[in-house]
Amino acid sequence: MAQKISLTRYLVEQQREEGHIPSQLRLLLEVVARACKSISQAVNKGALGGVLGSADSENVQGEVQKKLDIIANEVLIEANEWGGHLAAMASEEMDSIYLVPNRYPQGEYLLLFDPLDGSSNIDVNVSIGTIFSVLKKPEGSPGVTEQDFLQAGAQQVAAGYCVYGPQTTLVLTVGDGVSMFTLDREQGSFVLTQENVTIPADTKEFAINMSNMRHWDEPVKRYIDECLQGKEGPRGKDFNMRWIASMVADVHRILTRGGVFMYPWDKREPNKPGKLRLMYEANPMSWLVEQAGGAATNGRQRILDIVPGQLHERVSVVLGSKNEVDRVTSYHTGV
Ligand code: AHM
Ligand code: MG
Repeated sequence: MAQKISLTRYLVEQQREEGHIPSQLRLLLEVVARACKSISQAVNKGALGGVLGSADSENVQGEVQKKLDIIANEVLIEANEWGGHLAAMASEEMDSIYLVPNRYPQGEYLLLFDPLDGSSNIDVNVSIGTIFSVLKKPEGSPGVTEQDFLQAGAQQVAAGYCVYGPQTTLVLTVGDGVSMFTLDREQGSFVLTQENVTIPADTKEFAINMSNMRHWDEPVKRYIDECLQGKEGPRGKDFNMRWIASMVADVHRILTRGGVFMYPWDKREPNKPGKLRLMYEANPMSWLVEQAGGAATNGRQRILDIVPGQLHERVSVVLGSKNEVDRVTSYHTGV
């Protein structure tokens, strides 16, 4: 039987042979993976662990927090603050950045995360996940400020997510393609189960919250309308629709078998660029998708090129199979 490759060995080899990651980044990713294992345990226990339901608090975006949102946030902070690899962290669930306390050594990386994405699915036992992104602290500044985090997604040095579904799977890029690791619960370790993940350029599957259709912009309406016309319409083929309402699970499906995912701007909140968060959700997912041969735009521009103006900035998202993303983008830009 072929030898199993653990995440630890994969990362050591990435450092040693490929030269893709410095040792500090390798150790940081190990810690993130360890935190994901802990979150996976809590998610698994569900009602038995008393972790379901809301927490009577709101996050900075005014959303009611679930108990597991808070638990996952604490697990990630506690696991990462003492290792010496990080300068600071930022989370969808915290108002402002979290500085590594003075009692611990300071590292050169910045970690951003959505601790538990798809929270509306927690109580109904549908897949949810943790999304993370790693940036390097700009050189020269002694302390860390929010400004240090405001880098375009193209500056990420690592990105990934862990999906808590029928299996717990960690999906990672350090800029050398996308690899998937499945949690082996008996061994307690992540095992490499797929390398060189590739998204087919064409697809017959789209993911969008159709209940918002009447609020969309014309180009998005046109794209979906053409898909819905199926074989008889301009696309000349039938499309299937999937919407899990967990970005992690929807993106995981797209990395596994292709498709296009959209969370577009809509008219209900004209001044908000979109629902999803640029730095915790769109950037890491966009880099993974691009590393797998797909594309990601906000309808007009490559997501990874957007320089954030604020930590909790939102963005419109179109990502997945390249030819579909190009089509949606051309409907917006007219080119
Ligand atoms: P969350 O970070 O509060 O969980 O919100 C993000 C989630 C995404 O995972 C998902 O794509 C989207 O919100 C679902 O939105 P909707 O409830 O409109 O279907
Ligand atoms: Mg989220």
